[in-house]
Amino acid sequence: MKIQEFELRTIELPLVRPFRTSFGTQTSRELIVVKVTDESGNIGWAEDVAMSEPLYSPEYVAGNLDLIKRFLIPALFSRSEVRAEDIAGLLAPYLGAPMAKAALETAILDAQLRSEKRSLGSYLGATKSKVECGVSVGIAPTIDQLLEEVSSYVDAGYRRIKLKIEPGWDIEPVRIVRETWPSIPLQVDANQAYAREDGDHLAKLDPFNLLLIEQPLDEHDILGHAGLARKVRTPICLDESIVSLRAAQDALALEATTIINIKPGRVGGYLESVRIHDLCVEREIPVWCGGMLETGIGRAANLALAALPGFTLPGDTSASSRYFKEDVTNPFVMNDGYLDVPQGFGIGVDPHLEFLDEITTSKEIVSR
Ligand code: SMG
Ligand code: MG
Repeated sequence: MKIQEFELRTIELPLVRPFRTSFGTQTSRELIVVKVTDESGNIGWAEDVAMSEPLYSPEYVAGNLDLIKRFLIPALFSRSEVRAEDIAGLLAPYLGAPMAKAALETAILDAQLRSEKRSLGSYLGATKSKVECGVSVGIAPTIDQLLEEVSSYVDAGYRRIKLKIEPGWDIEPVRIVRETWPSIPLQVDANQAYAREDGDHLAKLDPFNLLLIEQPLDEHDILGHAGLARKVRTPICLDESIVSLRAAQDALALEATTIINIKPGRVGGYLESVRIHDLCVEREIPVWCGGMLETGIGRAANLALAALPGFTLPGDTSASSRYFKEDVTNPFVMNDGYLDVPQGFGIGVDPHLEFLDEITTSKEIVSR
């Protein structure tokens, strides 16, 4: 397609409750929404999942906005025509920034698929029409508040609970949640909060029959995770460390992970996500779709990905109501613990423009 223009906006949407992790507390979700228009008038939407501050990964909203305008869009405009399949290669000379690149690739893919009258799910290879939902529960101020929050999610029908942990908030909260719900699928996410020496401590989680421990150590410490995997019985699942297909190959070769969390933004897009999925299917490694507090725009695309056959564990693909009072698209509503995979063309959803305008804090158009 021949790209006419990009609209870049920053939006900010309050969360229904603060979300605390080992790296900080989010009370609202600020992110960049990308809209691409081609010269035939086809439109594509995507969101850049980078957060306001570089705490989960090195990317952040203001930095990505600059990078996208200064380098990435000019690289795309240097070609008269582009297809989504070319974007990663075209942007590769600019290092890093997988979330910014994923947003551009996804917006272009959305426009391309809408023009071809094809859904993202069918393009990626989805085999399911609905996906099982898990929910990620932040570090709570007290155990009582944690139980209250988990209880509301269990009642709502979530099929898997993930507890955020950090040193000082780990064995006890997990023990109590496990005692309260003896058979609910349960897992934990440390967001890199532990050290190599913490193996004996983390092994104390073994009796609680957890599905996995997500990213206990520094994202660069693949060998450390391999060592930990020999010390704890609970499977290790890497999130932050898996930044590409190659990183996934390395982590598997070093036996640092036996389950992989795939987040399209973290790996540079949905096409790389499918390659990681395919590797994991071949190696019989279970995968699940991570979440980045997406709005309905990113959620729609994540559901299409999570509908691929290798996604055998429930993902952090929760209903809109878990995040926002009002979403930017029609809300994703959970039914019996499942969300439907959008079937429309492209990502299959359209943002509500009036509401999007209301929550927009900056907007600019970059034309060819
Ligand atoms: O989208 O439901 C969601 C959030 C899931 O816990 C979640 N994401 O490390 O997996 C993770 C975190 C990263 C974002 S935390 C603000
Ligand atoms: Mg994680």
